[in-house]
Amino acid sequence: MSRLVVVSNRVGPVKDAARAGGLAVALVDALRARGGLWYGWSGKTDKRSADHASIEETDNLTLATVDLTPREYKDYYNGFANRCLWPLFHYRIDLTAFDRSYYEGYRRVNAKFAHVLYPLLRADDTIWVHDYHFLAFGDELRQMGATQPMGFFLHIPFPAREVLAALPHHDAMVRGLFAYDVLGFQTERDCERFRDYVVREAHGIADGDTLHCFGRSVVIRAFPIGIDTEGFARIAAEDKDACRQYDKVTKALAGRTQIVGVDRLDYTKGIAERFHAYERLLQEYPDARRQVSYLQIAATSRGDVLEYRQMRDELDGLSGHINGTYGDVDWTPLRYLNKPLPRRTLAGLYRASKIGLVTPLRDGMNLVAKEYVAAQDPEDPGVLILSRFAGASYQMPEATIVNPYDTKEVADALQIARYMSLQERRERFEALMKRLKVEDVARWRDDFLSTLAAVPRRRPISAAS
Ligand code: ADQ
Repeated sequence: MSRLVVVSNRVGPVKDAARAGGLAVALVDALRARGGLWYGWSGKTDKRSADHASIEETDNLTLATVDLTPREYKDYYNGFANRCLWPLFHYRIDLTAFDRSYYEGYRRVNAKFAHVLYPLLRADDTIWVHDYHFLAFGDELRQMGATQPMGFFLHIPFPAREVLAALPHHDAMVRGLFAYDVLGFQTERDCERFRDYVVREAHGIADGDTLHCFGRSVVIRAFPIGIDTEGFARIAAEDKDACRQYDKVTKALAGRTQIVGVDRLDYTKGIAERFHAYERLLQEYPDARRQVSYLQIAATSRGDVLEYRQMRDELDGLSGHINGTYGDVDWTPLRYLNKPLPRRTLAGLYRASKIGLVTPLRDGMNLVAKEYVAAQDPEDPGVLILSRFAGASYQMPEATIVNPYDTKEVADALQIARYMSLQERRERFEALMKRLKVEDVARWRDDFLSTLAAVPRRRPISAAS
């Protein structure tokens, strides 16, 4: 089997992959099995521009990382990736910074990453590139002469044609993607949107799942990412920390129904809309007061981007308002924490929560929805309320699917979930779990890599000309 090279903005963790979760474990397992190389940003900045990678060998896999200069960090990472592509691909044109210097910085960093990786490559490597930080990376590597099979997986949604067209360099971006052999998306919907752009905007030709455009061909397919379903279910049921957390929370709830939300603090996750929906539940269904307790865990992310700081202020205000209006000396309606929690703790919290509230405004997949279901007690499972705009909703139709913008609909769904019969909860849970066990993270990884392995090899440029 050829060596696997994974390229992603951040590498690892490797030694402690289990603590980071399913995706890290799935990649580390594949890398170890194939004596692999994991390549990306070190997470550090240095004023001197790096022209080579720092290499670290750990059992049967190699980590190669590159520092960014403060300017590269500003333009490529905070700028184009997080203030332009992230909001735009999540349909937030209003928050998108169309700054040309960000785009130029992004191209420069993609080229730099390609130049540093190229000498480390072997002729028979298989290269798997991840996410929106590296849309232009494959093109840069091909321009240097790389002929290895190269696939790309987009973890976030691919936007509708008209939305993408708002990006000044949309045509160059899509042309660059044709340097890859396989393009993987989270859902069929994302594939359709990509196909629509290529056919109607770039006048390419679709032939089954192969697209021909710009004199090149690429296979596009949906590979919905999963979790380590059985492993997570086991943690929730048996792990010491998870069980301790479950017992502690259940005792403190004293018979109240816990609603749980777990997110990165991000405007795409719909947390403010969720707070409004919860307030509406308390307003319109007085019997819910004192009987429910909503726990929202929102780990701060991208704190140096203005929009994220503003959102944090807004959520602080909203949670204070809800607790001030509805709370009592012995009841806090909303507990809102700005910190990441260990996976084992999360597993226990999910299991202790009779309602999982996962209502992003847009999300590539959303793994919290899957983790919530996997953590439930099969004898007495909770109810998942899931946004129709999460990629996960296509694989999880037995969840209660809602429109996250419609606070009345979400409030009603919460009220219905409170009273859902055990039989209905079990039926929904069993159908969801059955699919989650089959469509897990190992299957996602293996499907992607076998699709890439089946694509015919490119001939070296010299042989083709
Ligand atoms: P994210 O936007 O980060 O990822 P998501 O899939 O919801 O989103 O979560 C990824 C992981 O982070 C989950 O395992 C979750 O448990 C963990 N997590 C979230 N909040 C946490 C917290 N407060 N404390 C601890 N852990 C927390 C991107 C895309 C998603 C896509 C994933 C994977 O935006 O749509 O599902 O990649 O492809």
